[in-house]
Amino acid sequence: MKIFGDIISPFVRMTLVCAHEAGLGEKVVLAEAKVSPVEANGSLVAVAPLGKIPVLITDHGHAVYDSRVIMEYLCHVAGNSTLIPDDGVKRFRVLTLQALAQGMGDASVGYRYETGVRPKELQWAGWIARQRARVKDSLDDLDRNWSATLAEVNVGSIAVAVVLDYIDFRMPDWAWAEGRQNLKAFHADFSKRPSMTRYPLPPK
Ligand SMILES: N[C@@H](CCC(=O)N[C@@H](CS)C(=O)NCC(=O)O)C(=O)O
Repeated sequence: MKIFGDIISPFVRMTLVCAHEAGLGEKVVLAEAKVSPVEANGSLVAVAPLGKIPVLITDHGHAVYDSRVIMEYLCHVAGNSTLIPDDGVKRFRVLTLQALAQGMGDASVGYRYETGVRPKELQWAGWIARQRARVKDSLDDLDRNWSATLAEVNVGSIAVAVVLDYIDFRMPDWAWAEGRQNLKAFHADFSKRPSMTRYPLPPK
C-alpha cells in the first residue's frame, strides 16, 4: 500500500502512525506528494479529484481518502479492533476525539495557509482569530475532559498527538502546553511511542 503525502501534514502523519500501530508499518510506504492550497498537484488529482493529502492506494489500485477513512481502512485490513473499538460507548468517544483532533488540524492548517501563504493584503483578521480561538478552546477541552480516552492508543489519541506536534512545528508561539499539564503529560508520553519516532517531523 502506498500513501501519497508529505510528512509535515498532520493528516498524512496520523495515517502513517496508525498504520504502524495497526501492525502494518512494513506494508505501507510514503510516496512524496506536495500540495498547495491554490495549485492542483496533477498526479494527485488524477487519482483523487479533491487533490488533498493523504491518499492511500490499495494493493488493488483503488484510492482511499480522507485521513479518517484511511485509518478505518487500515484497521479493517489489519483486523484491528482496539484503535477503533467495537464497543458502542468507547467507539463513539474515540471517534469524537478523532473528530476533535481533525477539526483542530483543519483550523491549524487553515491558519497556516492564511498567515503563511496568503498575500498579506488579502488576509482576513477575523477569520484568523476564529481559527486560533477554535484551537485554544479545543486544547482546553482536551486538557480537562479527555484523559481516559487519551490514555489508550486509538485513532483519537494518535490524531491528537500528531496535531500537537504540527502546532509545535508551525506555530511554536502558541505555546499550547502552557497551563495544560494533563495534555502536556499525554503528549510527552505518547511521543515516545515507536510509531511516532518512526515518522519524525523534519528539522526546522
Ligand atoms: N479532511 C482531509 C484534510 C486533508 C488536508 O487538508 N490536507 C492538506 C495538507 S495538510 C491539503 O491537502 N491541502 C491542499 C489543499 O488544500 O488543496 C483529511 O482528513 O485527509
